[in-house]
Formats: sequence, structure tokens, C-alpha cells
Amino acid sequence: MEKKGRVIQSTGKWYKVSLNGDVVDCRLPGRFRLEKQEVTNPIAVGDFVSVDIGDDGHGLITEIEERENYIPRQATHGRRGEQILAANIDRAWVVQSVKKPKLNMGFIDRFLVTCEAYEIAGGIIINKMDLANEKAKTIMKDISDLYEGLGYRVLQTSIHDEKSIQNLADEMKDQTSVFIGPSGAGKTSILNAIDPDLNLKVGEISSYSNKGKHTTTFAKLVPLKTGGYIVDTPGIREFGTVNIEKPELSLFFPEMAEPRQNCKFYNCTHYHEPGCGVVEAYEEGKIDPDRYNSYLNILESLDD
Ligand SMILES: Nc1nc2c(ncn2[C@@H]2O[C@H](COP(=O)(O)OP(=O)(O)O)[C@@H](O)[C@H]2O)c(=O)[nH]1
Ligand SMILES: [Mg+2]
Ligand SMILES: [Zn+2]
Repeated sequence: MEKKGRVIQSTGKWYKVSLNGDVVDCRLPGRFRLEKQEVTNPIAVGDFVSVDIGDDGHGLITEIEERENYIPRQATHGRRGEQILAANIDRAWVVQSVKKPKLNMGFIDRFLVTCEAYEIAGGIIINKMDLANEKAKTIMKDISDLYEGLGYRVLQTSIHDEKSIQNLADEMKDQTSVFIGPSGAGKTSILNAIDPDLNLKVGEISSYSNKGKHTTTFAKLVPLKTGGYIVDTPGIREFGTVNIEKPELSLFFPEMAEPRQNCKFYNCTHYHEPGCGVVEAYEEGKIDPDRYNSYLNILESLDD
């Protein structure tokens, strides 16, 4: 009997596949491993698959649907032999807090560049809004408007404000989401607020933090009772960097798409070159100074 399902966990040998909520242990026929040699794991967590259920109740994965997108395990964008951390992500959220630790726009911008490069919709959660005074609220509103204007979803949350958590849960419903962010911003607390049954440990260096380069733990999809999945994964902070060529960087800044067409040089890096449409747009106030500054910082960090 053949059924469609989704891989929610993998041990490398066995795959747990959710078939409308029923979780079945599945194996992979050998030929799959040969067909898709460019990736080290031919089936990844998040993949939609067809499964043949045997008499013993176990399954055999017979087909894999083409991936919408995926997060590589390491920042080796577009390289052969890369491992997949999780596939078919509907939205990656960067979780930042107003204070403790204070909001870091550079982090947000690096994250969004990576989202663009991986073709994953990016979103921003500004947490701990209960700690914001009037001045901070104004700044958070300006930041929210800036990124919403660029096409990114922005939500302001506090674990002490039920409505804000419900808004987020609604947004994540029926989606596969991943949370990225610095330690202490409230990723674990937010997930517990959304689904108390998860009972995750707050204030800990959890599996969301990088446990070191040689970690071999696999990611998994954790169902939320409000609907949707959250990707639980080690080594996810690697998400912050991606290998791209310098002249490519502006492709991942949506506000530069139009102005870069006016650059004199096709390989313009929009920094020192004469006749640059992006610098012109910046000088005309059409590109936010903080965003342009982030652009320059990321540009400098890329290999020549
Ligand atoms: N005031 C306030 N504190 C929060 C909020 N969210 C989380 N915290 C606190 O921030 C600390 C770190 O939270 P945690 O969820 O472990 O952050 P993570 O490292 O991103 O998973 C804990 O002491 C939480 O109680 C919030 O919305 N408001
Ligand atoms: Mg945590
Ligand atoms: Zn230019």
C-alpha cells in the first residue's frame, strides 16, 4: 500500500515518516543512494515522500518529491557534496530581543541575506517587547516598518503577552518554521508559550546553539499543537553565513534590485566604483543607511 508522507526524523539508516500524523519507521532502497550522489544524505528531514507499507508495519521510501528549498548543514552554498539539514522550509524566523541581549541589526541583515540565498522566506520576531520603554517602542516600530517595507514579515512578541504569542502561532500554523537567533533572545520561551506540552528547558544552551563543528546529531521536525512544525536542529547558527561572490551580494538585498541595474560595471560591488546606481540611490535616501552599512560589512567579510 503506497502512501504520501513527510520525513520528520532521520538517523541516517531509518527515517521516521509522518503519514497524516501516524509515524512509521521507513527504510530507503539502495538505488536512492546512488541516484543522488551530489548530496550526502539523499533523503532529508522535511522531505515529502511516497512510502510503501509492508506487512510488518514498516515502510519503504519509494519516491521523493522535488524540494522547494533546503538549509545546508554547513555554509557551503551551491557546492557539491553538501549535506542537508532540513528541507521544505516555509519560513525562517530570526528571533531578536529588545534587550538582554539587545537587538542586533547586523545579525538580522546577515540572516536575511542567507534566507535570500537559500530561497527561504525570512521573518523577524522582536521579542521581550514588555521590556521596551516608549523610546524603544518607537525604535522597534521604525525597524518593523523598514523590514516590512522590504517584504519581510515582522512580529513583535512578549511571552507575557498572550495575544502576541497567538499571532505568531497563527502565522506559523500549517508551516514548517525554523528559529534562528542569539542565545537568550527567547527562542525556547516562545516555543513553550506556543505549545506548553513541548516543555523545553529555558535559559539553556539548547540544541539551537552550535555544539561545535563536528556535531553529527540530526535535525528533526517537531509538531506544534497549534499546527505546523518547528525544525529542531543542532549547529543552526551556521545559518548566519553563506559563501557568495562579492558582486552577487546585492542580489540578496531586495532594495538594491532596481538601482543596481544602473551601475556602469556589470561586476560592481556598489562600494568604490564610479557610476554606481546603488550608491546613487543611497545618496538620494532610497536605501536605508543601516542597511547599506550592513551591506558593506557583509561585503568586507566575503572572500575576494
Ligand atoms: N521579559 C521577558 N523575558 C523573556 C521573554 N522571552 C524570554 N525571556 C527570558 O529570557 C531568558 C532566555 O530565554 P530562552 O528562551 O532560554 O532564550 P533562547 O536562548 O533564545 O532559547 C529567560 O530568562 C527567559 O525567561 C520575554 O518576552 N520577556
Ligand atoms: Mg533556548
Ligand atoms: Zn553599483
